[in-house]
Amino acid sequence: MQRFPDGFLWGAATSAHQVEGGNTNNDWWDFEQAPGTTAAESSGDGIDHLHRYAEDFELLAALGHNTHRLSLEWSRIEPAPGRYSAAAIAHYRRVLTALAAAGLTAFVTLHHFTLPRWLAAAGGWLAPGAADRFERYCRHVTAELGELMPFVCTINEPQMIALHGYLEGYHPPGISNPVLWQRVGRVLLGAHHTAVRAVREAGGGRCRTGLAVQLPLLAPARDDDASRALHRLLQHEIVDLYLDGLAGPDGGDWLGVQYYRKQWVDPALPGRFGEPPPDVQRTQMGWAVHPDGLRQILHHAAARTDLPLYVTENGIATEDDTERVRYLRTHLAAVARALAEGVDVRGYLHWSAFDNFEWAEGYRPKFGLIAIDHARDFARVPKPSAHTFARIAATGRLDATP
Ligand code: GCO
Repeated sequence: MQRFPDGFLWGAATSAHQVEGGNTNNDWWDFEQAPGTTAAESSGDGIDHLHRYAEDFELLAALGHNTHRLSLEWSRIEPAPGRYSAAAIAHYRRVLTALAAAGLTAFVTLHHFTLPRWLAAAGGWLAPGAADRFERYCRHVTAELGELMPFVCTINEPQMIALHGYLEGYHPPGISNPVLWQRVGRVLLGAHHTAVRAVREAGGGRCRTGLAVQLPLLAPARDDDASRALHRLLQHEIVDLYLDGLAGPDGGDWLGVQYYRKQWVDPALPGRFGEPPPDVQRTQMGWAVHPDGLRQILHHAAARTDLPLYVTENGIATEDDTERVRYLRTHLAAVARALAEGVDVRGYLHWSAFDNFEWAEGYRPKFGLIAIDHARDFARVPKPSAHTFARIAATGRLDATP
């Protein structure tokens, strides 16, 4: 087994709304409280990362991480249109300073699913001028915090915002409309380009910007015309539109690849995606485990963009941590193979550092390397998988682990 290259980035990812707690001024909070939505429960206190960030970063560093991905909460920074909170900026300056002090390289996402309540009320990403609002927020954050943000991710998973929010109605704003689905994806891609320019200008060359896209391995459920046609449509709308949209100077400096699973496209089903075949392993989310998909998707991303790649999310929801250890090892082996085959992959950030708030599914799915004991004052309890990850990160070798 080949060694991962020196300088490879090792870490894990979170997002603000999933861990901070008390994010009451965004669209997700409202969605969680509203009757009749898909949300299982409220995000509530999160895992109280808002107050425990410094000890969290020290723990991650002690567990071998050299990098950490987190997001800033737009609704804290801009609680009302054009009104920026100095206290929120000061908070995130302390957060990012603590991150650097722990020896971790920061990957900072500017928009990870949550919108300020005022922007959602105005129409969210389809509000007139939404991309301009986002640009001003990006510019402000970068001017204030740029020296602490070596890697800036503009938007997390624009395709999933569009798919879950505007076609499946499974995330806010809970819409199911194929026209709006396709429109909002293009708005988000445009917002990424605008944000790249804003961060470059305000950051003065200190921040390397990128987009994080979720790239499922899609396959037609059957070998017939209807399945192939729907597969082509979804492959374009979920994957290729975004990869091809990164050509040109405003595409960014790197691409974040997020991979979880293989999905079978089935035109006979209202939900468009079929159940995995019976012999395929499934996670707590019902997702099909398919490690070689990560290798394939890294090749696909490399073939369609010229950008260096970072795996910015990859992980499994399971109560059985031995499954997580296996998932980690098999998916890292897929990354190692892609590297050996010449793909320029520069880091791997596992989803997630901690068990956390999994959006509409609430706290039930366990994605973390570290458990949270909510009954014991949010105590952090590293799982065996956290130690497996630590050994791989420390040695750069998969075979160094028992
Ligand atoms: C996403 C988000 C994460 C999720 C993770 C597991 O991919 O939906 O980036 O916030 O929690 O992917 O679903």
